[in-house]
Amino acid sequence: MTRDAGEDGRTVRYGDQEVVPGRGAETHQVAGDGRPPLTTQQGVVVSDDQNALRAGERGPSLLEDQHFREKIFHFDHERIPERVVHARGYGAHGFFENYEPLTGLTRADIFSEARLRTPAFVRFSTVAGSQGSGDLARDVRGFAVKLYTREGNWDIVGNNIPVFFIQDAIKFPDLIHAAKQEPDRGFPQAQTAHDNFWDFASLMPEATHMLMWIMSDRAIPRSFRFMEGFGVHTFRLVTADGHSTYVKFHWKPKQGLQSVVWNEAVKINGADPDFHRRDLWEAIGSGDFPEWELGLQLFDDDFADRFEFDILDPTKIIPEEVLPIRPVGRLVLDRVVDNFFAETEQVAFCTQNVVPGIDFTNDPLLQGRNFSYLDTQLKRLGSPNFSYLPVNAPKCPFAHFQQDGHMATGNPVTRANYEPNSWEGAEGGPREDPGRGFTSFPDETGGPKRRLRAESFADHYSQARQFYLSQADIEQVHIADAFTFELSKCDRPEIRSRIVAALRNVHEELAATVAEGLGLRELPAPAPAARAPLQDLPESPALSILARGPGNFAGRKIGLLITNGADAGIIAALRGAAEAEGATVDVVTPVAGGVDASDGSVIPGKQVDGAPSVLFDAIAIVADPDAARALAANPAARDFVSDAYAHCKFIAATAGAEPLFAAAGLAGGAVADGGYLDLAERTPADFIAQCRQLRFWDRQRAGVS
Ligand code: HDE
Repeated sequence: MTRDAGEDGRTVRYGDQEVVPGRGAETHQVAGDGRPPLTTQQGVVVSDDQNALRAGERGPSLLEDQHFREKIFHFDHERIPERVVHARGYGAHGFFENYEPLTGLTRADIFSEARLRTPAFVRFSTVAGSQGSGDLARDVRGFAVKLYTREGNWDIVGNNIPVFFIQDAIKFPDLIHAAKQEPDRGFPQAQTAHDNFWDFASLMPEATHMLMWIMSDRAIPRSFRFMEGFGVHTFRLVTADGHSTYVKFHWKPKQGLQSVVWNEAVKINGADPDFHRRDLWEAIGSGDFPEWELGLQLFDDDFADRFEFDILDPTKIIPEEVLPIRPVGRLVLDRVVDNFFAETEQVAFCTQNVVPGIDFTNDPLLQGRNFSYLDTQLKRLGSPNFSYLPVNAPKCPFAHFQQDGHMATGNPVTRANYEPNSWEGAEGGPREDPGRGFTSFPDETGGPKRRLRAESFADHYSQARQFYLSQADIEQVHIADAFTFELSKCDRPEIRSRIVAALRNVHEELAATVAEGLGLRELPAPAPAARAPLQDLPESPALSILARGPGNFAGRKIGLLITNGADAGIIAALRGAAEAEGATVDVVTPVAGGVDASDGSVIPGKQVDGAPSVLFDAIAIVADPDAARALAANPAARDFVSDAYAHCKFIAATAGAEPLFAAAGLAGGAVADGGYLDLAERTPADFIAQCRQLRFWDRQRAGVS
């Protein structure tokens, strides 16, 4: 029997039969019509990719089948070890654009000219969870930036929180062991709400400041696009004539900051565990390119000596109000990856990747990281040649004598593979360049070799208190709720008590609220503090997310629930108003096929069962009363309303939505608070204007959620 391509060029025809996919009815799609032939890794064209070679029609498979063996061999080796931390992440390409020359501060080429554009790759991540964990874990987010400068790659491997748990890198394995799943049982996944984490944290007073941040809304961002990024450590900028300025790096999102509430985070993880990566993918794909400003906090030794805390201590910030941030350029993400594995998974960030003009300080965490990142890449990527992978390779010329090793693709092509050598010209290969080369800042250092923590690192509570006091009332409530929730998951009562004892050094009311929430019989004595916490540090409004809302609704999403008979005019007006604001509308419908609107048009939408309101920033309901009554029988539709209400989202609706509100427990105008807008009386544009506040927190103040 002969085989040829069917008319559609993809199916296979056997003899004169019309379309018979295969002898066993398997599907064959064949080359031609612009589709290249399938080949083996060796380039040999494959004739049949559905059946392994076998002896007899129902006989055993043959070892001789080189195509099968190659295919399965490659598949068996597809996985590489996931990152030991920050395993779950998502990356995108873009560029950094410098505003003005900073030659008075640094010789770094990236800052040498106004409007100079440097290609960039950014990877956002969670820390504790495995690669397949949910995006909405309560966790720190990684914010790692690789800048392919004309003088080599510079990586700023930062987080969305400006401080860290520990002061010395030697404690990092302990911290991460404690935070990840417990080793005997292999759970819980992607969360710190368990005994081991809080046991460790309760014995590490230096972690207290960071605990405040991770129990705050910072740890449950609405989107990667709505987060700040921080270099955390103090670095140095160094000029061509060797002058050094201390610097802390900040990324400020042009989109503004925004987070979700915990109950929402839990539900998003169920409804769409890829919520953050999908958000970034969709925003970039639709041309709404996220943007951050790079800001520098710059200071000298005098400032460092005057400042209350050690500038080498990574558990401390320098408040923006004390030392303003100077914006120096913008980072724009404008291209999604072509292949997740090749780029996002294989990108290898290393804190030690700095360029001439940028240098390290003696922050003990940074010093430890400078060893760890290079080392971990060998484990993960399997070869010291990972730097040749396209996502890791510099985009400027590079030449060295490193050679061989697994997967060597860039060996020196010169006769000499060593230096000094006496070969002439190109044969001799590259030479050192004292003028252009990286030179370390000649920091004076010395002293006896000891294992020692400096006394200047001993204040563990003052900035934790400052952070708490700088939060809006609602943010303070969220912090207390988060501590209570996480500690309620610890079985050992003494762990809960030790944390409450530490919180007494931060803020008495916070400690009392958590103690009450946990049902602690007695308030433990405050934990001994190596340094009495400062009571009078001024509040820093920059630490609050809510104090600095974006003031617009751009980049946000409305979930518009509509039924058959919905007013097409209102739907169009809402779409127009959202578009004018730079926001989007996702239509949600009772069934996937969409609805018949009042003007007879069919409006497609996402079925409400798969599009809960937690996926949106605000909701609107345009409904016909009879259809709304029918819809009220669907629990997903009721949750759509009641969750949006409980999560303090702005809600707009036509009168027809009343049966649905009633079924959701919001009968007789109960929904009609300041976060509600009646579309019979006000316009969709009014609704968008209202949404600029992002959430109607008074509902929570009134004890709704
Ligand atoms: Fe990391 N960290 N880290 N870290 N870190 C890694 O490197 C480490 C720390 C951060 O998207 C690992 O390539 C030590 C602070 C990000 O690929 C590893 C210490 C900050 C990423 C490692 C720290 C970070 C990592 C695992 C304490 C914020 C993900 C995989 C001294 C300033 C980068 C890898 C990406 C990843 C070690 C603490 C940020 C094991 C030893 C502080 C964003 O090398």
